[in-house]
Amino acid sequence: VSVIDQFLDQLLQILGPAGCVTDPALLDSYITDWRGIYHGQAMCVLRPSRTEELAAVMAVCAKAGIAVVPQGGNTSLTGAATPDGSGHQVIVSLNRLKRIRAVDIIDMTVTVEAGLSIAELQSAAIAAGALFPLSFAAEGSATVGGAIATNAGGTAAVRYGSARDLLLGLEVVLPDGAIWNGLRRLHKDNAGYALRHLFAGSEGTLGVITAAVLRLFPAVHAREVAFCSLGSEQDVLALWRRLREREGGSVRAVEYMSGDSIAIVLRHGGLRLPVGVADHYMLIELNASQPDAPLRERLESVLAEALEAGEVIDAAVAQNGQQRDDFWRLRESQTEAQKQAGGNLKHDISVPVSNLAELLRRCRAELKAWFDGVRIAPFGHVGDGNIHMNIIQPDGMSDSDFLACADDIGAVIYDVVESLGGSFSAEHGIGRSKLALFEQRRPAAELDLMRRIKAAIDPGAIMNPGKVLRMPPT
Ligand code: 2HG
Ligand code: ZN
Repeated sequence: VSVIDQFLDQLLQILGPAGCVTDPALLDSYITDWRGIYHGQAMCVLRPSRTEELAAVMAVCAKAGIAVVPQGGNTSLTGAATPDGSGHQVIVSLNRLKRIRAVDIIDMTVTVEAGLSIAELQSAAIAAGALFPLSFAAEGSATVGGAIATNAGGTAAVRYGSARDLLLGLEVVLPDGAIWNGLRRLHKDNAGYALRHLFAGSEGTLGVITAAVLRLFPAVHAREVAFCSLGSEQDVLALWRRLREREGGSVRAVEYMSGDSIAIVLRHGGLRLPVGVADHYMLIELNASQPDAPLRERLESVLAEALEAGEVIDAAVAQNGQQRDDFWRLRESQTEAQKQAGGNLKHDISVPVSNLAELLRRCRAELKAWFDGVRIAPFGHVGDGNIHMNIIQPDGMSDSDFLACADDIGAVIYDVVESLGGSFSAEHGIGRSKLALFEQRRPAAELDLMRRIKAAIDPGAIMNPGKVLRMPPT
């Protein structure tokens, strides 16, 4: 028997046949990323159903020096969960580790395993009479472990924060197979380094998250959604300011869509626009835990003021649940519609909110000057200063001509971002696609500190190698 066969045999003994997948036909969906950009290979997919099983498996991998690629719902937009092409890596899928270990409505916490989807967790919270607020278009597939490991943001981050802000406790299997149990249900826990925050956003490069304690919030009993058209970038900022001043605590989402991004959704999605065609749109959601909160009147009154002030051209308030969903679909189908619209280059950027209008304006002006014809289709999270400055292949341009411009387009956008004090990665992480950018755009001291942390926790460099940080060869 070969060394590889021996290795696989050991894994099989720990996990059983259902937990150790080697059939190439079954590997397919795990080795390609959601966007279809990265195609890897894997020796096998390991599917532990208990933390202890994963710990035993990690110890075997560590001993054999085999690299491990953790994977949740495989919805990464940066290739963070896809193995390389060597065929020497193993994927650890958390899709069988998905129990809800505890829901505590007095603590307002839920203790949950990594493989549960975000949508399943939202439903469990509702069933318990509470809210789990993390929310984004991929929530049906994306998992708790993946959302924490990438510090996912989404559309409610403006009110409730990103995954990191919801994280109280963590259980992690470390690269040597040890288990760190930090599943404390504490809202305050200030003993030493905040290790949980080291793993949040580590994208599987330091260990495998197996369970977490997350915060719950009071259930939402009233919701109102409006869809507006606006005439300028400056109006986007002005409307957000007005909303925040008037409705601060009840704004659950404030989302931007450009004229081009809506045009693409309308072309691909079979949806209707509730306002007239414009260059800029915003979706606003207010919510409250009191069922009789007069949200509708309040929303209408802010919008009336905004209309009066000329910040809004036209506004529609959803009259029922169906319309609310329809308005949201215009926003949540953006990614899917852009995927169908041809080659698309994603730039997940952020700036201080006060620079948002300038960001939108300058990116458009500079891209137009350099790359005539590309479709500039930004959308994103106004309240977080986070825009998805996505550039879509023009009709009639060849794939290769378009992709040849990718780095130049990126450089234009990232230079604008940098000059406005922003970040080249607001919420999608680094994964594989932003390794070089990370090295170019962050201070050497910052990268060096991260490499030292990585080397200390994963000295054998077996955790998701080639993601987040390029390490010197060991
Ligand atoms: C969103 O805000 C996601 O919908 C995806 O972050 C963004 O597709 C994108 O670029
Ligand atoms: Zn987003």
